[in-house]
Amino acid sequence: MKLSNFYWVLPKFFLTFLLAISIPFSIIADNNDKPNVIIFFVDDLGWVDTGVTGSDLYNTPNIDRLAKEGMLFTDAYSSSTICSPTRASLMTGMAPERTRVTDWIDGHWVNQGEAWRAERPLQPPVWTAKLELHHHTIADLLSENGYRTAHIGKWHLTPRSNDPEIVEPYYPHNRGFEVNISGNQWGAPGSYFWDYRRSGLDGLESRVANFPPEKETKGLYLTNMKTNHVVRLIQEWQNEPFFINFSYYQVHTPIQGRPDMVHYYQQILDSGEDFLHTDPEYAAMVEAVDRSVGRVHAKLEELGLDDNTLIIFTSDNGGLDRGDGTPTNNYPLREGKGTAYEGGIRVPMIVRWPGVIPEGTVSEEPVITHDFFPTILEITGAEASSEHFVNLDGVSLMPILENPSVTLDREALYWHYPHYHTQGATPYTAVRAGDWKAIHFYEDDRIELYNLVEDISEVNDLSNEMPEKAEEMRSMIEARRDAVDAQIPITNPLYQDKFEQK
Ligand SMILES: [Ca+2]
Repeated sequence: MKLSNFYWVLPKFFLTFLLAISIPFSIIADNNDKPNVIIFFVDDLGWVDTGVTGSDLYNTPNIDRLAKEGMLFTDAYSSSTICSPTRASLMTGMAPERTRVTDWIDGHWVNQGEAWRAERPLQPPVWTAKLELHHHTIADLLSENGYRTAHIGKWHLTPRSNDPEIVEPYYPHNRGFEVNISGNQWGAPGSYFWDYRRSGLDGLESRVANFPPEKETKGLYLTNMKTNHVVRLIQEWQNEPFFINFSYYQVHTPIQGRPDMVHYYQQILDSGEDFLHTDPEYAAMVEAVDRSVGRVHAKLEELGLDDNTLIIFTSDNGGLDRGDGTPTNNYPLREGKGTAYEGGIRVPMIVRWPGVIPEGTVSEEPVITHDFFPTILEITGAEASSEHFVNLDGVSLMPILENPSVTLDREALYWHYPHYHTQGATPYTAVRAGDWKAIHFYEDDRIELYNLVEDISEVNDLSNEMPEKAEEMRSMIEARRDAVDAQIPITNPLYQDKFEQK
């Protein structure tokens, strides 16, 4: 698709699938027929990084098929603009401001030196850089309710350490997952190519620990290795209910596609046409995810399991958009991963469950990662004690899955990021309520106000034009912050010292 055609593609898609008639179905989740659940949780995949959501370059027929056979959410959000907080929210059903996992573990405030920090007027709070052990995860609950459970891929919820005694209690196999392949403290592999190492990064640290013996991995592209194991587990567990969190390292850096696919995309780009997406390595990474999704789907079909399997496909934050079109471009959304704007938090999301979710439907309801926890509990019939529900921020999407014209009884969604990120974020809290979005920036107490329906690119800040609306949204942010006792940044003493020395 050429850039000039972009605005035509989404409306055409919506119209096509909105024509599908939605029919409510009753849910049957008795003990003999519990549905399987597979989450395809892609890392850093942007809102327009699939064919069905608008890419003009990336081939994603298998992901597109999920949308044709399920429900596409146009206004789906990640719980945060970066990795670890969203992952903690997926596991707990709580928002980052409640788990206090508000930055990516190994966050920049930790990594950057004093000179970098001295440039920032605010100091982030002392946040919780791990998923604390007192939290029960969705895998805990499903395993207690008769499910086989596997985490395959990126985890990124352990404390910042290389000491096994410190990190291993936080690994997936100690957080409710029976099987853990390559989930550990790292947020990215050393390399996508076997043996997944690279020099210059803690020596030759592979950053993909806990993976199978060499005979099962040698020579394999990382995504293919993990897909092999997901397919194997489905084969093994075909007669039992299972939950697989397929947590791709793709399409996070390092940007490394398989050479054959990179060559294919390079030839297309060399044709001279004007494309929205222009990085052949990244395109090859997206296609690797798509082929993986296709292989898993084919296995479900082969075993006759696909009708009784709920599939969720989504991303943990917006696409990495450096502003020069690489490695991806989130247009028409503003900016990308690590920022307060839609490019940082709006993500692709598709849910497929034949017989329950009407085919080829679209929901425009704003939804967020922490909604999956209560949704999965309802769908699987898993029982949980009341303590698991006291602090839930997510709500079950089941009413929408049965009928896409339904709207949720929820006033607003919030994003709390009291940190700095090198991609551009300064400390902020944001809210979306209906068509409106407001961002409160802590450095100067400024509010920006956007109407997302009229201005999805967030170019017209209406805060001066509509001060009453801006204040109403500010009040919502303050009330939310108070309700969960959210941590906020403080004045940075390093910055003050620097100022006084001048
Ligand atoms: Ca991410």
